[in-house]
Amino acid sequence: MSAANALQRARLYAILDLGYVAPQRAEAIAGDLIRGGADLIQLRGKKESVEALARLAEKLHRLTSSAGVPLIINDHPEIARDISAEGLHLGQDDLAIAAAHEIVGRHCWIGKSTHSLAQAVAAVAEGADYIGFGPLFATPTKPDYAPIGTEEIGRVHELVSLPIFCIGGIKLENLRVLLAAGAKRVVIVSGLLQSADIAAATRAAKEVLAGKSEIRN
Ligand code: 3NM
Repeated sequence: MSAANALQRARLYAILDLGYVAPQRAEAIAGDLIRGGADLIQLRGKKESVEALARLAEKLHRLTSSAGVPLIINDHPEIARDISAEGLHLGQDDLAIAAAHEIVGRHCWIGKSTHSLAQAVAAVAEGADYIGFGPLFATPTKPDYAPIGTEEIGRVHELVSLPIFCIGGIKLENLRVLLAAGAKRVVIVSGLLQSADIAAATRAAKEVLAGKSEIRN
């Protein structure tokens, strides 16, 4: 599968957030996410040093590469460059996409967090390869952002033809509501990382997203 196809086909994007996972458990948890069928994995560590993140990113990339799962680095273009990650994710307050491409210096997807329809449209103009759209629901993983609800999911899919990953407070229990509202792809963080069985939770979410299973709740 070509790289562009892998992004286009991705339905479930998991984030290995070091706010939930101790760095020494990150490889094992990445293994669970891979076994469960996560299509993309992001490494996110808001409190770790760049050096510590870079060391962990390198180990994780060995694992994800051998499983054929793209690894996306949050916030740090230098790490994405140095470990040859498949992608980089940037927030609204991070450097511009063109500047990040210059640092990485080779093909690398760049995704952008967007929190409104206007930001979603602007991210397309800026050259994003995919966007996150949220937070849809209130979430302790990103506590300072007001939830935007599900009403604009349909509209963002009309306005933006890039892959759109809905994010924020998404759990197995509300996936069906999101799909009914027009979501096609999601990012789930705590909803996977706080499960008793991370691989099973990932698999269950993947099946719902693929339309293979109904959630009973
Ligand atoms: N970005 P959970 S919401 C990392 O809206 C992140 O851009 C968001 O975590 C955005 O699945 C979010 O635990 C947190 O709610 C998602």
